[in-house]
Amino acid sequence: MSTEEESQRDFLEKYQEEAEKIGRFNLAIFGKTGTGKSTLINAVFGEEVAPTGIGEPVTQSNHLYLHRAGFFGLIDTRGLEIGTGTDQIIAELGRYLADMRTKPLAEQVHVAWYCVRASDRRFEDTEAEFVRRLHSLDLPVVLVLTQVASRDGQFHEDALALADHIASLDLPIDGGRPIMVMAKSDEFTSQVEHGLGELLDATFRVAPEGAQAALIASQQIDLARKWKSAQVAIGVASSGAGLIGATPIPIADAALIVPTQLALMARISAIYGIPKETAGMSAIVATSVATAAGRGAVTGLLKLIPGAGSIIGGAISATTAAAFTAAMGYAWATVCGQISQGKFAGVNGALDAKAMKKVFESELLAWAKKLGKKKKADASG
Ligand SMILES: Nc1nc2c(ncn2[C@@H]2O[C@H](COP(=O)(O)OP(=O)(O)OP(=O)(O)O)[C@@H](O)[C@H]2O)c(=O)[nH]1
Ligand SMILES: [Mg+2]
Repeated sequence: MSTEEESQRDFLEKYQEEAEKIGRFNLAIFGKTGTGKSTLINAVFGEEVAPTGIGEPVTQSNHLYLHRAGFFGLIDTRGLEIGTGTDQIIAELGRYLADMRTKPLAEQVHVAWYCVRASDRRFEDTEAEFVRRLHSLDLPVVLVLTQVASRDGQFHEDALALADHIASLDLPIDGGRPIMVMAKSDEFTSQVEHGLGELLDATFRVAPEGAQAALIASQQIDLARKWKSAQVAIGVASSGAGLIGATPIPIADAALIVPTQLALMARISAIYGIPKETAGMSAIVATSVATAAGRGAVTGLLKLIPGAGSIIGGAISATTAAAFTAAMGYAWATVCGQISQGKFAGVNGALDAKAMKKVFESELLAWAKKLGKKKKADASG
C-alpha cells in the first residue's frame, strides 16, 4: 500500500469515527396527505433523503416507517389517517418510543413536525388532539403551516387567520404558534420560498443537546451552523499542529503535520454531513492535496504564512504549522459546503474530483494568504 493509500484509509477511518460520534437526527413527520411533508423534507434535508423507498417498518403492525439517510432518520406513517387512526398511530408510536428509550440517543426520535396546509384554511379538532397526544409522548412538536402564500413579504391573510386560530388553542407546540413556510417556489403563481430557516431554528431549539451535531450535519440550508462547528474543530486541530511544530521542523518533514490535517478534514466532512458514499472520493482529493503540500510541493504557499523567515532557514515554526493547518481546514470546509449544495456533481452520483481539487487548491492559497495577513497584523498591532 502506498503512503497515499494509507492516508486515504486513515481519512476514512477517522471519518467513520466522527460520523459515529455525530450519530443521527431522527424526525417524525405527521400531517394529512398532500400537505407537503415530502417537499418540506427535501427542502431542508436534501433530495437524497426523499423517502422514495418504502423505508423499514419499525412496528409490528407496519404503520410506522423509518427512512435512514446518513445523519438523518425520518419516521412517517402509512395507511392510517389522523382522526380515524389517531389511537393506533399514537399507540404504535408510544411503543416504538418506549423501545428506543433504552437505546443510544442516535436511535431515539428527537422532534416531531406536524404539518397543516395553509390553503385548507382549517385545523380540525382531531388534529389538535393528535398534537396534544404527541406531546404527551414527550416528543417536542413544531407545528408547520405549509404552502403559505405570500406577496411582497406579507403572508396571505387567510394563512395568518389560520395561524392565529391555531395559536389561540394553546397547544403544546414550540413558540405556541405555527411556523409559516413555503418550501418550494412556484413560478406560475409567483410564489417564493420562505420560512425554512425559521423552521430549522425552531427545530434546533427543541432538539436535545445530544442530537444537535447530527441536526447540523443533516440539514442542508444553514451553512453558517456547519461553518461554526468546523471553526471549532479547526481551532482544536491547529493548536495541536502548533504543538507538534513547537520546535521548528525541517521543511522536508512538513509531512509530519499531514495526519493532523487529514484527521481535521475527515472531521469537517462529517460535520458537513458528507455521506459515506461520497466520503471516499473526498478522501482521495483531500489526501492528494495535503500530501503534496506536506512534501513541500507548495513551499510557495507556506511562504505566504508568517514564519516565512524560518522557511528560509529550512524549517517551519509552530505558528506556521498552526496557520497552515487552519488554512487547510477552512479551505476544506469551503469545499464541503459546496458539496453539500450539490456542486461537483459528476456522472451517476459520483463527485467530480478534478473540479473539487481545483477549488480546494485555490481556497487553500486564498486562506493561507488571508491567515498570513491576519497574523502579520496581529504581530504589528
Ligand atoms: N410550489 C410548492 N408546491 C408544494 C409545496 N409543498 C407541496 N407542494 C406540492 O404539493 C403536492 C403534495 O406535496 P407532497 O410533498 O408530496 O405532500 P406529502 O405531504 O408528502 O403527501 P403524502 O406523501 O401523500 O402524504 C406536490 O405536488 C408538491 O409539489 C411548496 O412548498 N411549494
Ligand atoms: Mg409524502
